Amino acid sequence: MRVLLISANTEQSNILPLPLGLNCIAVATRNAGHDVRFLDLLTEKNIKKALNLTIKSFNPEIIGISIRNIDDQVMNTPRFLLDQVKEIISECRKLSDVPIVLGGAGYSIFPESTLNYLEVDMGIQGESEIVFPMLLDRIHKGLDLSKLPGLYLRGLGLQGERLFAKNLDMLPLPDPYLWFSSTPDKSEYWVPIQTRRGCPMDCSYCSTALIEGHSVRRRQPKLVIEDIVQHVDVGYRMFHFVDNTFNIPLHYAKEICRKIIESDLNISWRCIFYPGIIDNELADLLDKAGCKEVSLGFESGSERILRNMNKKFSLDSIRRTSDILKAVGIKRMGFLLLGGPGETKETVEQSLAFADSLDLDLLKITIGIRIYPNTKLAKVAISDGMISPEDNLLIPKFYVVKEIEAWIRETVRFWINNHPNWIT
Ligand code: B12
Ligand code: SF4
Repeated sequence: MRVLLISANTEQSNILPLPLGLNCIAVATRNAGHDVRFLDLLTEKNIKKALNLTIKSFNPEIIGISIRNIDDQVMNTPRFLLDQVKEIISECRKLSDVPIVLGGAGYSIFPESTLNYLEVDMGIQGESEIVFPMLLDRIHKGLDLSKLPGLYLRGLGLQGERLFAKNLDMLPLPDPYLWFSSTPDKSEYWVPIQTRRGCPMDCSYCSTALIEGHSVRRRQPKLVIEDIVQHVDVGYRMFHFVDNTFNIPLHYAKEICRKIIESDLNISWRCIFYPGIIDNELADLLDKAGCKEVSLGFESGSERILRNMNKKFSLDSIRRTSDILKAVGIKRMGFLLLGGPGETKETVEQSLAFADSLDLDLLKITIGIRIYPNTKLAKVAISDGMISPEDNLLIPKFYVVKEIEAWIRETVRFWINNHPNWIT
């Protein structure tokens, strides 16, 4: 089949994220024998023109659309990003009447409500390298779509229990050539690399389990290196590990670093840590392997709030992680998430003072926590009367302790004025 795959993300804030998941789907679809066209709209100046040219010349038999962001998670100036996707879909419909299938991280959190909002007939929740080609096969042969794992049909719900690849090594690596049209200057892009999927940590507010599942599946380090080498060979030098917990388990993180060092790749990279888990050997290996920055999402400087968030690390262990990284010269970007359940003026002050004491290279402070479905935070928000149990939460709702919200904003403003490397 002729399959057009569109990345609908046009959000340029923070970073220009290359659509890694859609790239993986494109390779899996190509490997299944289909003719694939890949269209990343992120840096397209004229989206209508790009859609027009691609759809008219390629004449797809099916269109897959990747939805990364639903909103920007900012409470006081929220931007809802699905309306832009709606326009993209309406443009596709003007040009073609073939089936449209949705997928992606944002879609996977809200599989039913997104189909309804965008008036699209089907979507696949979660990783789709296996299921999307199965769907194409069924559509091509005119077969029944019921029982297809992870497939949602509008109005009919989930068709079959989701499928998680047990072994990530069986899934194809992304194709660096698919990035070429979005990355005219290869030296400017932090290419996303994924080593594992799933997170068992169950932080109270987090949507990752809905997207990737709870159980962790890891790629063997040899294949992670192959992925990086394929990019280095065509000119990329900067990488962003998109795993939420790069440092867990320590032995796996160390093995990846060792293999990068052995391959003598001369690359720079960033990664995301679960704070608290580190030793000197890992810090040393990170440094030697080219790691320049680690994100430390410790979120609070109050032990009580950390327990409320179901974080399994302590303030002491955050400090230890930060100090060990600092000692080898790796930049540390910290994160605070203020205003959640149980927050008081005292815990906010503790958090700001704690972050200050770490002497971070950058600190991002978020006020108000985006409520995602099926999370502990959503349950608390319902019992606190903040949201209705019927709310599907597609239109963003945030948890914040109302009584101290204005005070938090004012206090954070004061601290930021005195810290040039702190941002909201
Ligand atoms: C790493 C990451 C980042 C990094 C990006 C680094 C980089 N260079 O790419 C950083 C930290 C910079 C970042 C920034 C932001 N992020 Co972010 N990020 C992630 C994270 C953890 C992983 C994304 C990823 O690369 N996954 C790996 C790939 C392989 O998976 P995938 O794309 O989902 O693809 C698979 C499936 O979804 C599916 N699929 C994908 N496309 C399609 C298409 C079809 C047709 C089908 C069938 C299937 C399908 O199959 C794929 C392969 O299995 C996700 C959370 C998560 N666990 O997914 C959040 C996430 C995507 N981010 C989110 C947000 C909000 C943001 C920001 C807006 C935050 C902010 N205020 O700054 C910015 C936006 C950046 C931008 N310009 O778009 C939210 C989006 C939800 C929402 N509320 O909209 C998420 C889901 C986190 C969350 N809170 O739940 N992010
Ligand atoms: S460790 Fe990160 S990805 Fe895992 S549940 Fe907590 S916030 Fe989510």
